[in-house]
Amino acid sequence: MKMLRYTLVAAALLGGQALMFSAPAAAADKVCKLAITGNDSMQYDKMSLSVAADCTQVQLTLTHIGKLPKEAMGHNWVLVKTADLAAVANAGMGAGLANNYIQAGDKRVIAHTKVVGGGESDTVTFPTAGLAGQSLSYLCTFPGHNALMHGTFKVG
Ligand SMILES: [Cu+2]
Repeated sequence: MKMLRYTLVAAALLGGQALMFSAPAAAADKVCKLAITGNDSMQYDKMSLSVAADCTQVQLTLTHIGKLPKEAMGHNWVLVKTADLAAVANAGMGAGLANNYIQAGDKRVIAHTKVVGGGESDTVTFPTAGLAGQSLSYLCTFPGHNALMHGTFKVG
């Protein structure tokens, strides 16, 4: 009986320790929210976006504040390395609306929303790991839009 009691006490102590170790990791996870809009004039409302260096996740919401349907004036938000912007836009053009104008399996795409039309919005959440210090850009890959719809993205 005494043995069992010691075992329970040891288990309780170990459990307590495990909790103490896991708590700081959970507290260190910081989700930072960003918002951007697109309109019927083929424009984002922001030319640059950034989050602080201690953000571990970014939660970005794209809202289409226009009235036109996505078939005519759809917008998405696609994050890439700046050097990949033109190539991702070209590859996405042929992918079609059903694929959100993103080429299937395109590894150059770091994160993206779906294509939204007037009155719609979409949110994407992605980790910032490895993004700090990189030259990043976002764009809309709807055919012909990236010339006007692009901006710079910075972590830190
Ligand atoms: Cu667009």
